[in-house]
Amino acid sequence: MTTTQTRPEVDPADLFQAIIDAEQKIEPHDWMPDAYRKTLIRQIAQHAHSEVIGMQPEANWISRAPTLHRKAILMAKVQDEAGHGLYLYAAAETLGITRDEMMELLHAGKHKYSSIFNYPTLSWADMGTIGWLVDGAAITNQVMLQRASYGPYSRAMVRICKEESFHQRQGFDILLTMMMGGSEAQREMVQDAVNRWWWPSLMMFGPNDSESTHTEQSMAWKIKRVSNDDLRQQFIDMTVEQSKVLGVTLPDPDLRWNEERGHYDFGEIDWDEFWAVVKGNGPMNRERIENKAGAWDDGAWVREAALAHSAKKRRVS
Ligand code: BYC
Repeated sequence: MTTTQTRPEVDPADLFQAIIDAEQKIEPHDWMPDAYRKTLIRQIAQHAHSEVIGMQPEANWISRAPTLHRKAILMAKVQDEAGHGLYLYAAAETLGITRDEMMELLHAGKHKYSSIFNYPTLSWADMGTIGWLVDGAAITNQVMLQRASYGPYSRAMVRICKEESFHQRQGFDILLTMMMGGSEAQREMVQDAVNRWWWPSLMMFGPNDSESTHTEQSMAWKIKRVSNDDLRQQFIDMTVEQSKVLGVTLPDPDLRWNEERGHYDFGEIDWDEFWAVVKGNGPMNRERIENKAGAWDDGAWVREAALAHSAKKRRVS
């Protein structure tokens, strides 16, 4: 006598959770909750847009870099940001959104990008300060994303983090050169840049945990591994020590070591400024998006030619 055995039904939601719990990766063809997919698209697209918009404030100084050596390094850094954008757009595409859709949403103001890129770059010292503080904040946030539960995102982040570390070091090196070997005017330029970029860099980590809409769920899904406030604190503790090496003053009178907490205490962030910038009213929001949308329109013929060429190649082969 033969018996027919039926495989026990596995609930895809249970399998999804089991993969997350086992610290394995969710891959594009795996079942995933709609909200997980949406959160990933939101965060990865926002991250990709930040990389690409972030090219503008730095590209502003390529033609005015003080030496050929610094120019070559800055050009390579700006190209790296384009590359990061590409890895991230490719990762987002695996979730079922097209690159054209992401661009349209960004240009229409329906997709966000990091608040930090809505501030102007006024002097060469800003290039050093962006490397030191902005890339420093970025890497503090991004190290944990290498372990994000979504495979394509986590793999893209491994490569991005390697390059961001180099970016942070080159920024610190620009500032160290100006502080140690520069004139009084150059040292003042560095201090002025640090005064302008310090608070916006702290805002990069997002709202306080009590105000953050996504952190709890994103941590449960292991997309984020550390909360906004904990990352911000980690960044401050690391950066205060580096500021002593540079000999710059961080513009916060409340910054002091708290023996009991084992961390630096710091002053209140201006959250009104943060939300104004996030909502499109920062000093450079309009210009950044106009430039980005303009570049997209100007490049339409290149995309059309490339698509026509690849279609022709497919017909021939
Ligand atoms: N700017 O619930 P929350 C770079 C929004 S590029 C604008 O905490 P989440 C570099 C947030 O989207 C650096 N918006 O959100 C490039 C949410 O609004 P929605 C970019 C912000 O996602 C070139 C709302 O506030 N890095 O490194 O859990 C040169 C509530 O927030 C910001 C990444 O994108 C902000 N700063 O946490 C140099 C890293 N903060 O979406 C350097 C990946 C928050 O509900 N992203 N909002 O409308 C992340 O890790 C997380 O998305 C965040 C926010 C930590 C940024």
